[in-house]
Amino acid sequence: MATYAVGDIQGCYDPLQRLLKDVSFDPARDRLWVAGDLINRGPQSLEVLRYLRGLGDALVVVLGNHDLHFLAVAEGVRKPSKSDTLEAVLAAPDLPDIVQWLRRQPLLHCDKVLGYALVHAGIPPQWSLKKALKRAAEVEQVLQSGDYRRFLKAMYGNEPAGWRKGLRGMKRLRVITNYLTRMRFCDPAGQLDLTNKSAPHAVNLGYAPWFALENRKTRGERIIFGHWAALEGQVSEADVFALDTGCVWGGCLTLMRLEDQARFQVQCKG
Ligand SMILES: [Mn+2]
Repeated sequence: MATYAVGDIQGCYDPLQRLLKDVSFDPARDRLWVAGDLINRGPQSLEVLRYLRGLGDALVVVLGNHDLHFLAVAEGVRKPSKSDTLEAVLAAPDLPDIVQWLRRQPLLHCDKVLGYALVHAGIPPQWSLKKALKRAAEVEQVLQSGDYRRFLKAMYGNEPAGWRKGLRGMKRLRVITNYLTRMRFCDPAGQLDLTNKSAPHAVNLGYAPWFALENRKTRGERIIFGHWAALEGQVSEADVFALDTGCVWGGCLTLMRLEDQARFQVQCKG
């Protein structure tokens, strides 16, 4: 038995299948962790969703910003953007089942036995893993509640830029969601710079990649994340694993075996 973690699939179904075949992935024996952004921008989002759903207990997923955006579009609270490629999923007869399934997925997963955490974007410096799990659970709870549509409508936006004590309601949930699903650069106090999507050397004054902050409370924890294709899978920290290698942009799809940190890649078409 092995556990494999894969970066942002974004509807790249064929590369995913090639990669799983390369490692002889067997859902009866192995586990697959997916670092969020299962869908969108790429060509085969529906196939990816149906395949992953079918893995049942062999699958661990955390939600990414594209997955949440899809839920907002599917619920009619947000119009698709021009670069979205969600038409086939939105027209699928099993759309209601797909939506119900996605709504039950977490924003942060932690496996104490394996000793890894999985998140789409990252964990802000001021939160321990325990605190981050508690905050993630607040969003997970609302996603499964009757307030679900109200949240999907309210989650968009870059403000407030960071956590502060006493944040309530949708602003609180928006900051949690932005940290876990959209963050790249952050300052030591946990203020986000969500406008900068470039590589870490192009950092704005006062900010750093979230994982590089000296005061980060999750130092020493092993964290797997996706979301940041400009990193090309490289980070400065030994315990942090960047798996988004820009498959949908003509890069690679990357799989890491958790037991020995071996990496496997397939090239994707540009
Ligand atoms: Mn993302």
